[in-house]
Amino acid sequence: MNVAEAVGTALARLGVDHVFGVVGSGNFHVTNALVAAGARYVAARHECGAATMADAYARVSGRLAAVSLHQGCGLTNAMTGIAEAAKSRTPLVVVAAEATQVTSNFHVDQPALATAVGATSVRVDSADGCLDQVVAAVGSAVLDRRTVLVNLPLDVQAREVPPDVVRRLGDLAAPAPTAGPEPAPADAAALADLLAAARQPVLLAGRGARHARAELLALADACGALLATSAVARGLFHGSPWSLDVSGGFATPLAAELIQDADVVVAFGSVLNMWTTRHGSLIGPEAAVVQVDVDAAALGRHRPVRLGVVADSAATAVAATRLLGRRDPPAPGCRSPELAARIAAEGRWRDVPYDDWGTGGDDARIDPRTLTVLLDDALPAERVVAVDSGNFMGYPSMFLSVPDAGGFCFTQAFQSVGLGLATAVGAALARPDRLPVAALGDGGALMAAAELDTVRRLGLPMVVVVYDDSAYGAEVHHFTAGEPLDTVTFPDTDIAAVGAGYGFDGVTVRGPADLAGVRDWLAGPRERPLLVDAKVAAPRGSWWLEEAFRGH
Ligand SMILES: Cc1ncc(C[n+]2csc(CCOP(=O)(O)OP(=O)(O)O)c2C)c(N)n1
Repeated sequence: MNVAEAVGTALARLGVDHVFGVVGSGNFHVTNALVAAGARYVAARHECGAATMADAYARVSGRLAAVSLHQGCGLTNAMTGIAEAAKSRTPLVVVAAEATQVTSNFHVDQPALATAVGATSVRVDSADGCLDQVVAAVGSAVLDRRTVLVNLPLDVQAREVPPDVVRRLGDLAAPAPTAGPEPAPADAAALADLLAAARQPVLLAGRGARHARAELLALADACGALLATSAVARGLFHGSPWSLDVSGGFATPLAAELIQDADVVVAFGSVLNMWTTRHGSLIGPEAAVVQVDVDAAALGRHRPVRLGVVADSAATAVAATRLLGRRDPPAPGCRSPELAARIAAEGRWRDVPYDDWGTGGDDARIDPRTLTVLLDDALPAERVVAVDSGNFMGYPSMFLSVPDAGGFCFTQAFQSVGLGLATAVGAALARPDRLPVAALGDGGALMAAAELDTVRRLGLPMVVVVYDDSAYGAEVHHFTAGEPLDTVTFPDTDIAAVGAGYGFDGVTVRGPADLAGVRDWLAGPRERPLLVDAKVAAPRGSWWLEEAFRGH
């Protein structure tokens, strides 16, 4: 057995059950070893797609995933997806062959590439030590929630491993993530005191609290709180009558009003960045802000906090709930029948009235909100939604309901256009029981179109919806001062025909009646994926985009 085979076998034994990649000479053997040891290999058509599929698969399944890359150019192609994963603290192993000789055409400084985007890097440099190095890399990925690049130099890959390394392969097991730290008793008491006295408490959950739904619902019940999430944790409180959905640029007018009026805001696993707080404006000037995070460095990163708790969100919620349960009288909170009625009537974007932008004639265009409401009605509730970046992104993010936090995958930490389709592939593989929905702009769709082949080849029953304004709409609406827009506008592309070329069924939507084509496809047998080329009206930028531009 050589090093490449030992590393591939070890990764599978350490818990990698899916590996995504593009295979070339340098990563051929390690990938085959992963497969031989039981991992499923998913061939992407571009390395950036592979990295993002792995990232999304890991996020939605909660399992460890790997990316397999050719030396040099395979890695550079994957860098945008790796940056997204690293910024999101996705536990991910990126296995890349490495040409260490500077005279090789494939040589680049691979460790520097990794660290430049916030990933960590290790090099497997010997046959004797290869196993320990891989075990350490996987440990860092799982236990420290890091994206780890494992460099496999070509000459080292070919070396024979000693018999004791082969023997030890059989003993490997996946590392079990440790339970997060308990809160200090004084911190739990201070949190309970604040919540007990609160007139209108809001519990705001971010990525770091996606595991804590039940505990946070119980805490909210104990203190009469309202619930909200950051965009990445969307769906976490689905079904609660006290859920305000997303806080931030995507917030409904009612959610914004109620969060702004809160006197206590407790952020669980959320850093309260400019997106989640609308540049701070959603937090009232008098509000007491509490932040709960396993990472001490996250506390106060974006705004000062009254109380910072270094602890696991679920453990903190349990501790505070227990203390609140002993209070007499119980915490009052804000849960009146009138408020419940308002949330039921105004709590969703689709309940907020709007003037329909739809147009008729030869170049008829559908309002993106109307389109999305009709899709929301037509698509089965059991869905997993992935959204690309662009002006359009608020429509699917907010008008499509999702069944839980696992029903929404938001790869936007790097704000890159072009990751949405691959995100949907990874999410679809993680949740084969749900209908995968990829919501893309025409720019993001055409940037990543090669992965339409992957969707079709894998037989995924995916609905790809393209909000097609024949433009980089986000840029069009950014530059409104009369500058030339030729650099950001395009002639119309028949994206349904592009999809057909890849083996999709296609529907072009110009008005509400065209949704019949989507309903027909949903009725079955769904043998091919569906591409919906929705020619959308975009006379002005979306509501959340104006807010976003303030951050540039
Ligand atoms: C990789 C990358 N390139 C460029 C940008 C800048 N950018 C942000 S939004 C956008 C336009 C996206 O167009 P489209 O996908 O059609 O969505 P729309 O804005 O039209 O709704 C661009 C080019 C980016 N964020 N990421």
